[in-house]
Amino acid sequence: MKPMKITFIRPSITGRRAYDAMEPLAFAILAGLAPQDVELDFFDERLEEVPTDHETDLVALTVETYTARRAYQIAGEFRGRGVPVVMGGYHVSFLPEEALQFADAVVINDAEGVWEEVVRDARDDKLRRIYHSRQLPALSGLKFDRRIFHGKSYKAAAPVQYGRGCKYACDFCSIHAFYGSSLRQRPVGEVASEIESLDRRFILLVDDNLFVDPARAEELFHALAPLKIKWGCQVSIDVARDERLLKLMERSGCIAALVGFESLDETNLAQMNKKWNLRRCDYASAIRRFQDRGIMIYGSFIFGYDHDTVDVFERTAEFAVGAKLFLVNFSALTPTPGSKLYQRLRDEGRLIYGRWWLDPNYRYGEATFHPKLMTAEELTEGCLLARRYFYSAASIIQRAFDFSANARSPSRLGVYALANVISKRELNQKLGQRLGSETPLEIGALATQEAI
Ligand code: B12
Ligand code: SF4
Repeated sequence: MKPMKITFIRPSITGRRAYDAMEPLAFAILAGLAPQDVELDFFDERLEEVPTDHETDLVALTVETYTARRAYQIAGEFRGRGVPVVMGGYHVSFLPEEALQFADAVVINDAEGVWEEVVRDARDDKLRRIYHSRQLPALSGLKFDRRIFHGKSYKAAAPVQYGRGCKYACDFCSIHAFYGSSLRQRPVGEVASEIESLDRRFILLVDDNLFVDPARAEELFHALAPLKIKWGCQVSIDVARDERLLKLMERSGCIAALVGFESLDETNLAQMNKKWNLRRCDYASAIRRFQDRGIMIYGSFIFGYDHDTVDVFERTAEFAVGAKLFLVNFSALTPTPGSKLYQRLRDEGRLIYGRWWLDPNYRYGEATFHPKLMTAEELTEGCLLARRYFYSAASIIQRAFDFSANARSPSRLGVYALANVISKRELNQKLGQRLGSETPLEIGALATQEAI
C-alpha cells in the first residue's frame, strides 16, 4: 500500500517572500504527532513558492487573520484538483464557518488530541467538517519534530514555546479569546532539553506573556542560565517591578524583550483593559530598568483608540526614540475576529469593511474602522509617519547610543543594527500591499457580512 502523504503549508500574507520568517512551530507539533508511516512535506511561502500541483493526499494549512485570504486561495488550487484541505490556527478557530467555505475540514483550538483523528479520518476518506479540541491538553511530553524545517533558510533565532495563554485580557488581543483564562506551561526541564538539542545560539521564547507569575518565571530563568544562550521574549511590563527577576533574566541570557506599551494615554489604556500597564511604574522608568540589565526593548504601540487625536503619532514616536527603544511596532488598531474590540466596533457601526481580511480593497497597514477623534486616513497616514521617523537613519543612530543595552558590546550593536534594517525592510515591503496574491478568490456573500 502506498504511504499516505501530507503537505503542510504556511502561507505568506501577500503571497511573496518575507524577511522575518521563523520556523512555524505548529507544524513541528503536527509532525511530532503524525504516525510514523505518513510521509510529510512542508512548504513555507515566505521562503519559497508553493507548488500547487504537488502530489499529495492531504493539505494542512495554518491560518492567521492576516494570512486567511492567501490560505483560502492556496486551498482553492488544491481542492480544484480534488485534494482535501484541512485548516487550523487562530483565524479559523474563531471563524470556522467562514473557513469551511474554502476547506474540507477545520480544527478548532489546539491540535493536540484531535490531529491524530484528522489523519486517521483523512486516510479512511471520512474527514469530518469540524474537529474541536474542547479540552485544553496539558503541555507535558510535547514532541516538536523539526526535521521538516531542514534545508530552509530561517532566521537565526529559533522559536521555542514555554507556555500558552496570558493572565491579562486586553480587548484587542486574540490570546485571551483563544485560550480564555487558562495558563499552561511545559515542564521547564523539557524546555531546557529542547533548547539544548537545538544547538542554536539565539532563542525566541514565543509565549505571548512570559511573565505568568514570579515563581514560574524564576524556575524558567534558573533552568536557562546554564545553557549559555541568548534569548528574547514577549513580556508584560509588570516584570520590571521585580529587580530580582530582572537580574535573573539578565543572568540567564535575555537580551531583548517585546513589551506592549500600546498607549501613553491612561484613558486609552483603561478602554483596552490595560490600565495595569501604568500601575506603580511609569514607562520611562520601566524601560530604564530593563536597559540597565542589558535588555533591549522592542516597544509595541497601537494608535486609534478613542482618546487619540492627531498629535499622538509625533508624541509617541518622540517618546520611543528618546527612550532609545531597540525596535517598535506602531500599528493602527486593527479589530481581529474573536476579540472584544471587534464586537464593540461592529456594534457601534464603525467597521469600514465587513471582513477586512478578505476584502480585495484592504491594504496592509490601513485603518479598518472609523476612529473617534481623527479620520481613518489620518490614522493610516499617522502610523506611516511615526514608523518613518522611528526607522530613519538619524533615529537608528541616536538610539544606538545606549551603552547599557543597544550598544552594550560590539556584537550587541551588530544585532541592534541588523534587526533595525530587517524590520524597516519588512515593513516597507508589506505596507500598502493587498492581502493574498493575484489569484482570484470568490468570497460571495462574505464580502458584505460582518463576522459574528
Ligand atoms: C512568534 C510570532 C510571530 C513571529 C513569526 C512567527 C513565525 N513562525 O514565523 C513574527 C514576530 C515575525 C510575527 C509576525 C506577525 N504576527 Co505573530 N505571533 C507570533 C506568536 C507570538 C507565536 C507563534 C507560535 O510559534 N506559536 C506556537 C504554536 C505552537 O501555536 P499555534 O501556531 O497557535 O499552533 C497551535 C494551534 O493554533 C493549532 N494550529 C495552528 N495551525 C494549525 C494548522 C493545522 C492544520 C492544525 C490541525 C492545527 C493548527 O495547533 C498548534 C498546536 O496546538 C503568536 C502568538 C501565539 N501564541 O501563537 C503571534 C500571533 C500569531 N501573531 C499575530 C500577528 C497579528 C502577527 C502580525 C500580523 C503582526 C503585524 N501586524 O505585522 C505579523 C505577521 C504574521 C504573518 N502571518 O506573517 C497574531 C495573530 C492574530 C490572529 N487573529 O490571527 C498572534 C496570535 C499574536 C496576538 N497576540 O494576537 N509573529
Ligand atoms: S498582555 Fe499581551 S498577550 Fe496578554 S492579553 Fe494583553 S496584549 Fe494579549
